[in-house]
Amino acid sequence: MGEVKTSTGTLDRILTLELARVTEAAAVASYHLIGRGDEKAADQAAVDAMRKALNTCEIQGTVVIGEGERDEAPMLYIGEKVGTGRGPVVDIALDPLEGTTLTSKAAPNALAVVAIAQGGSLLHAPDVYMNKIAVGGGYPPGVVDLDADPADNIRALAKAKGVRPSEISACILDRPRHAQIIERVRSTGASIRLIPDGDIAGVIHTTDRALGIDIYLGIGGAPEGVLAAAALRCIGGQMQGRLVFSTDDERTRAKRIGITDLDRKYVMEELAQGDVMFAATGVTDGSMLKGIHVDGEFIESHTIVMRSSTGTVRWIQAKHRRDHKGV
Ligand code: VTB
Repeated sequence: MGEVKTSTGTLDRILTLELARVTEAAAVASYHLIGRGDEKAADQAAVDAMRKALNTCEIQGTVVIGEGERDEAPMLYIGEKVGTGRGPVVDIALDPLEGTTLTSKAAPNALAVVAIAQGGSLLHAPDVYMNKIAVGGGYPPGVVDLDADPADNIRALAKAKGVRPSEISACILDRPRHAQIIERVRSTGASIRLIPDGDIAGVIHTTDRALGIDIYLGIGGAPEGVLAAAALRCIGGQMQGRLVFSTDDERTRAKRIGITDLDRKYVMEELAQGDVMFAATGVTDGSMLKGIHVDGEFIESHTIVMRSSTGTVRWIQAKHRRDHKGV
């Protein structure tokens, strides 16, 4: 460590394991708040632990996707410097608890998530909505398009997959704003998995054939969009996103952080450029990862870590001693 980049221009691969520690710490810290009906406390526990773990990493990190702007988030705010101050200069996108409501209700698919990339490589997305579309790997470039009719996208995807549209399965956040998309997708005969929260997992689901999700569609958080794009850059797939603004204040905030074309359609490689690493640890049991479980004197965690430069995806099952403070 210590050097800014390796000779191949990629981030030091040791960092992938460091990242696993970071999400493990956040997930383990929120374990005792699963099912307690207190979203804020669960989030705070995850934030504190993630920040502490990040500050032990040999990086010169800047949070670009975080808990909010400095005046609204005391910790892991956008612009906060994290890490030891030695090592590579990196952008960090994080969501210490993706699915605070899921956690408070002990519902499936809550995750602790982080992504890093070389400084200046992640879209500095404001905390607004993003319209997203994503498919897994193995399809021709541009097989679906954010601006096409959702029914046409389903038909195009079915054709590329060599199946009938009724054999395609879409994942969409269960929100009233998606009534029209849902209607258009159903008009093709495709099935829809409606999820209550957690669209980072929803996007990643498209990359795993075993989960039976072919396409993710709809409007979710922009920060989650950048994190999902980072994961897809590593694991393979296609994604497009466009920021969605509902107030002038949101537009002003976007301009302040350097976004000039508010209507721009971003492709995955623009949301997360260059060499990217992504890690997520399950908090509650989910389709992608098991959640945190206590087994006697151990706390067990399940983590996925990925690296774009090699495309390697690792699942790390860890046992943490309950009497050991910190992960
Ligand atoms: C999604 C989802 C998140 O926010 O991004 C969603 O992935 C979008 O916002 O888990 P709304 O809830 O306002 O629709 C979450 O549900 C929470 O961050």
